Amino acid sequence: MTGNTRGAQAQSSAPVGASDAATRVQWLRDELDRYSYEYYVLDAPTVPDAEYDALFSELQALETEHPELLTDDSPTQRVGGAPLAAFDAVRHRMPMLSLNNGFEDDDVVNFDRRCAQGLGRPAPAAEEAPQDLFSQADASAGAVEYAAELKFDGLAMSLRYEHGKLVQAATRGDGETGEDVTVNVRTIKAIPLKLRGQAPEVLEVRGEVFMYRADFDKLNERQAEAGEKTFVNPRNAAAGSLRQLDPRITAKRPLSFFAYGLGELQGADRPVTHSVMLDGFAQLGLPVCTERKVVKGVQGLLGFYREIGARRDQLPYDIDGVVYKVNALAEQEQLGFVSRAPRFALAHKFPAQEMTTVVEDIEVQVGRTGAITPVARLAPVFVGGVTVTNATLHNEDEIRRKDVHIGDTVIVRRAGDVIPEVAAVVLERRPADARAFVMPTACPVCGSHIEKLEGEVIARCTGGLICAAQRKQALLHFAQRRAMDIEGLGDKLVEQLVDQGIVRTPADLYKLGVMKLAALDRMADKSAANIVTAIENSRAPVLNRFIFALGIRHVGESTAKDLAKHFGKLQAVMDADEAALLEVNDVGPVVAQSIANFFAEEHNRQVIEDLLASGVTPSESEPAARVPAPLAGKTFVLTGTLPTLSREDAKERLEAAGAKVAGSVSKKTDYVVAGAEAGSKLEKAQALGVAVIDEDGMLALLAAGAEQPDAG
Ligand code: 9MJ
Repeated sequence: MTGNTRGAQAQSSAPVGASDAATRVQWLRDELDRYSYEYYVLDAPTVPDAEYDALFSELQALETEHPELLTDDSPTQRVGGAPLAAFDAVRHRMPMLSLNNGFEDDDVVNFDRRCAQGLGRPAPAAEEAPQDLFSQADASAGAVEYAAELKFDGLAMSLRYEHGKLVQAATRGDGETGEDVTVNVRTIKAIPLKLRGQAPEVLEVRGEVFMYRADFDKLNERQAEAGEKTFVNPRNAAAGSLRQLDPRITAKRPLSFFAYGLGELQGADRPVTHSVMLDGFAQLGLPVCTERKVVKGVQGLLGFYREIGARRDQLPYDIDGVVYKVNALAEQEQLGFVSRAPRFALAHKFPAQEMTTVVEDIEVQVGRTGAITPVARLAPVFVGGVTVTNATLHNEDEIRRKDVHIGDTVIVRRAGDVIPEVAAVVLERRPADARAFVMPTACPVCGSHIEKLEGEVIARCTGGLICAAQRKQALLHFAQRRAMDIEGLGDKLVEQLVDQGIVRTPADLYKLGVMKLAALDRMADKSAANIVTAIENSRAPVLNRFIFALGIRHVGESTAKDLAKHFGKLQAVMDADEAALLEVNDVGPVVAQSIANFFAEEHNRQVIEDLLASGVTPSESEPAARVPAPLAGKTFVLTGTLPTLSREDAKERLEAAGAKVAGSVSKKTDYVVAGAEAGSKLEKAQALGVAVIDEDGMLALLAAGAEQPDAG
């Protein structure tokens, strides 16, 4: 983690010579609470973790030395205490509601109509219904105003704060009575033990405890390594973690929280709208999701649904839909409830990310480096918005751990933009003739021996480039856009070229003529000519792309860039020994050895020699030390559509100038480059006072070298 002066300033503003432990303890708690607020609510951390940890340790030490100073709401009091025998029942003072679901556009049209009618507004005209979704008609006066937000897939929770202190956390249960999980919830760092600012006498906040996908993946990895049961999805992981009777286990689970509703409130007026209420929650230090919008009428609702639907895979957490709520609380009251669900709200669901289907077979695939991946062939199933027929089983250990047999009914999960996977087996539905998978001992493509090295999880085909499967993957890797960028050289073509023995190594591509290509199946003269041109145009790659294209194990785009920058010339990379390689930024012993092994291999050197002989000339530059990096140390975030450059190009140019390009805006961002239709990142930059520039501004910086960003 990079250094940051903010914490140092904060520390130096500590009470001078704080001999008074009580003052110091209070100051430490305030600082730690503020850092948590910046991290969890603003999503803009200002201090490195190590600094937080140091302040935390100091507070712990002081509290041990002065136990009389210890309070329940101290940040040190999150670690779970002794296990419970059972959870107590909690009667909700205001019922915790559930939501009515909608699936089709029509359900939303009807919801909006019912709301409008219930509020005595003119009913939205029939012609505004789905066929005319984007007319502006109902953005006019009569349309109902809604707060649109995400529907998180976690566990609903009610948090009770009295005089700003968290006193109780309860699950939804049946809506009337839930379970007291206070000791567990206190371990969730995103949930403040103490509210910021002026807190009302009593505040009951409703929201969802959930897990970020990345945290879920890490948790499952840890569970698998420890030989413990893994979780099917983040929802189950969140629910399982909260229902632990031993809070010390919950404390180790990476749980998060978003607030979205209000229960009891005393000592303050109820807010006028749902959106103002959420803003108020954030001010009190409660995490509120920023993916929300106030919209009008059915078109506003469906617009939000489509916008979020398009980005669902890129969100860092699972959602199973969006939620629409009439924005004005007075109008919510006017509409009331039917049984346990409010008339003023609707959950508009997305296609399910999990479905069950049958494993018809398990086959193995051979990757570029010979890695053998078992793949389940599935009865087609519609999941996460696409029809899935294959799901990865990762490796043999994973098959054993999940106990997947051929013939089993399984839960297939496709969440985020990751490839579909078998999440779990439905054991009750295992047929009598289900068969266990047996790992082949020979490569199904080239017949070479399959080996699994001691301590490795992945089995590999030992065939190297004599294996057609590896050769095909290596060629596809070489030709891909981020490598040599040979447009048109896709799966089908590579398949034919390798199977017919026309191409063995990447160097053979440069000997292809139009005649030879045009003779292939489904290849028109024009396409053949285009491919030959694309191959021609790839003869002068920048060095880092060429290195990446070689497909060296452990050398991704980023390492390829580091190598190119460090050594400047291909020959220098090829000649470097492990010691020299270890001097490259981010290159450790495993990567260094992999690179050295690759270039030590005679047939790899031969391929490179052939490539150079056929006219491929990677760019050369001076080694890093002598190359000026005008934007070194500067962090950029790109957002919106730039007028001339693609995201990829802009990123590449910035990185070539030494800048770092990050995915989200924080206080550490130096510049946000905003194009057309820039969204929340731009807003965040403005809120944080980060300098915002356009493409011209960025090009000027690249030309001139970095200047100090505006203080904003
Ligand atoms: C979820 N699950 O994200 C509600 N929810 O409101 C949101 N759930 C809800 N709102 C009233 N965003 C009852 C449930």
